[in-house]
Amino acid sequence: MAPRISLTQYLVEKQREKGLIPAELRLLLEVVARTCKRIGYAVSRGAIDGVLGDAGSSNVQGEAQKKLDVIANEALLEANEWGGNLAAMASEEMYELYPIPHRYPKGEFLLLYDPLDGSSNIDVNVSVGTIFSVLRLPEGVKEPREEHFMQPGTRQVAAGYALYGPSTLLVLTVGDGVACFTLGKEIGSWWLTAERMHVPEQTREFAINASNARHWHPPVRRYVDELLAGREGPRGVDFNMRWVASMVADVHRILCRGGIFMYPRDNREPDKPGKLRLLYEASPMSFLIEQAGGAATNGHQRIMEIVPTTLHERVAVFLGSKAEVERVTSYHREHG
Ligand code: AHM
Ligand code: MG
Repeated sequence: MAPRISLTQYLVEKQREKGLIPAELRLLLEVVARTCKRIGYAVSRGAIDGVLGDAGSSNVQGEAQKKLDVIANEALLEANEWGGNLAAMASEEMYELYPIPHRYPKGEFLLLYDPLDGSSNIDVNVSVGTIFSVLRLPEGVKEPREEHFMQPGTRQVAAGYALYGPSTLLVLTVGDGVACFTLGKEIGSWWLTAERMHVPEQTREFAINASNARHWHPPVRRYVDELLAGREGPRGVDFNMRWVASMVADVHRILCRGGIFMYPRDNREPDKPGKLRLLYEASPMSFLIEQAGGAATNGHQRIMEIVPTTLHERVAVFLGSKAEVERVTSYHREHG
C-alpha cells in the first residue's frame, strides 16, 4: 500500500515544490483544519455534553442560533486570532467583522466562515459542516474594514469545508484542484483520500427544496418541471431528487457523483436574492465546484465574479454539473 499523505505534507508540497501558497497561508489552513476537528468533536458529543438545542439568541439574519453555532464560531475565533496570519475574520454568526486584537501580530489574510452550516439539522443528528474562504487584505491597508472584504470569489486564495458526517472530511482547494482528507480519529490526522476531485458531467440527480415550488420564478419552474417529467418529458430520462438541507452535505454529494444544487431567489422574500450568503457560503462552494470542473451561477452570472457590497449579502445559487448549470442559466437568460 502506498504511504498515506497527511494534510501537512499535501500543503507543504503546495508551498515548497509548487510554490503555490506562502507558508503563512499553509499555517492558517492548518489552524482552520485543527479547529474543524474540535468542532467535529463537539458535534459528535451532542447530548452527552448538553450542546444540542437553541442558544437563545439570533444572528444577523434573524435566525435562531443553536448552541453549537455559537461554540463553533468561538472555536474558530479563538484558534485563529493569535497566529499572526490574519488581519480580520467575518462569520455568519457575527454582525460585524472581527479585527485581530492589537495584542497579536497582524497578517495579510482575511478569513470568512459559516461555522456550522445546516445547523437546523444538528438536533436530529444529520450531517452539518463548516465552510470557509480566505482572501488577501488589499495591499497597503493597515486597518481592515468591511470594504476590504468586498472582493469577488475569483480573488479567493483558498476555500473549503469540513463535513461532520459518518466520516469527518475536509475538502480543500488552493486553486490547484480539489482534495479531500478524511480524519483518522485515533491519532487525529487528516489523510488525503481523494485528489483532483471531478464533478461528473452526466447527472440524473438534482437538489432543491421543493416545498418552495409555489414561490419559484418561471425559469426555475420550467427547469424542474422538465426534470420531473422524466423519461416521458423533454429530457427523455428519469431524474432523482435529494435534499439534505445542509449545503455542505448536498455539495459533497455533487462533488462525488454529480448533480445540481439550487437555492434560487423566489417570491417569498422578493427583495432578497435567495437565502444563501455570498461571501462565506456561495463563493467558497463555487470555487471548489469550478476547481472540480463544475459550474456555479446565480442564474445570470458566474458567482465567482460577483463583487459583494455587504458582508452578509445573499445570492441565488445554481451549482454542480456544468451542462445542467448552463441549462438552467440559459432558461433565466431566455426569460430576461
Ligand atoms: P444555515 O447557514 O443557517 O444553516 O442555512 C443554510 C442552509 C444550507 O445549508 C441549506 O442548503 C439550506 O440552508 C436549507 O434551507 P431550507 O431549510 O430552506 O431548505
Ligand atoms: Mg450556512
